Amino acid sequence: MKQPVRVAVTGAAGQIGYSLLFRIASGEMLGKDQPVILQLLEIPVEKAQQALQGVIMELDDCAFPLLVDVIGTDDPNVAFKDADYALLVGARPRGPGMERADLLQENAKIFTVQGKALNDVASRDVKVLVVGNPANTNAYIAMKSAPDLPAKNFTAMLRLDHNRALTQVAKKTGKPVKDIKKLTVWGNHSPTMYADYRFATIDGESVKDMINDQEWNANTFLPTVGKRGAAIIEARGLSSAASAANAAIDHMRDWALGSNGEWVTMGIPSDGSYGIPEGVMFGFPVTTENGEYQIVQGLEIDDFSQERINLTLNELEEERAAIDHLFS
Ligand code: NAX
Repeated sequence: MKQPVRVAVTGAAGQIGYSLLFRIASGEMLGKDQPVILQLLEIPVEKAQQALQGVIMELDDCAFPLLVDVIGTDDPNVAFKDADYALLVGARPRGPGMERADLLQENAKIFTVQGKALNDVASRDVKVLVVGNPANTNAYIAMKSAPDLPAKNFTAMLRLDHNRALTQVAKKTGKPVKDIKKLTVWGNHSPTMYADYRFATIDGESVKDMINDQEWNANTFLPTVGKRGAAIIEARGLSSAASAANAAIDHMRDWALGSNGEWVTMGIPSDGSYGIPEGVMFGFPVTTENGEYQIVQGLEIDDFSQERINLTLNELEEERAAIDHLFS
């Protein structure tokens, strides 16, 4: 049996946490042969801590063979101690009347503290996924607050957007999701994201040629994927939770275990590829192998795509400008 690995999850008593923890503990994220220790963080508020204890009781009651131990805490230095994986799900939601700028600043506080704690106590190889919104900028803040860890260890979740795009393409073409290869989503996890099926294939055939409908791309596909989160809130009265947890599992599983040559989308600190300034936490097409990701290179960016990429990049740069004073 392998040695257990430590998986930290923040916001563990929230909606996404409730869909996520049981799947991590059952081996769906890191493999059915990988024992795990869960280190769960919640805010120091009695109600949240009580709810966390309830979730831990349920984890106990599943008697998962791979679950070696569960720690519940309100201290990031405990939650991230020696963590091999960290899923940062907890974030400050937008309250009534709260401006976007206030939301950024409130979350900046959280992700500065958590980045510092990761820097101080986590494994030097920790793989960090930020889910809590605004996910890209929160991931950027955590990365900048952890100067002793490699920047490449910090990522943001674009996988839900990627999965949403896959299903829209599957519905349009009438083909199974599993047969769609080489799709990606560029940019920010926000309605400005650019879901791109220009390179996608189904059984070796070009999806762009199969669909052959730029009007559908611009006026149906992109708005449907971009505004999917809002549509789910409208329908369910609550934001996406099970699908978000599923995407987090997909993201971490592929990063840890490899994507077998398939393209997946990850929000990662740019290395300057495709003209995205270095350090910007941007959704890119990547392949993964041996615990590392590589940006897919050499893709042609046409005028329409460049316009969309600029739009989502500008939004990220604006977010970065609003919090960069923290690091100057
Ligand atoms: P919930 O409000 O149900 O749960 C969040 C939990 O985080 C709460 O229990 C809260 O007490 C806790 N929390 C807040 N601040 C914390 C801190 N500093 N340390 C530890 N715990 C903290 O939200 P949920 O539906 O679970 O969503 C969590 C986050 O995911 C939100 O920011 C949401 O916007 C974001 N999402 C991101 C997605 C993505 O694709 N990147 C998609 C789904 C989701 O919207």
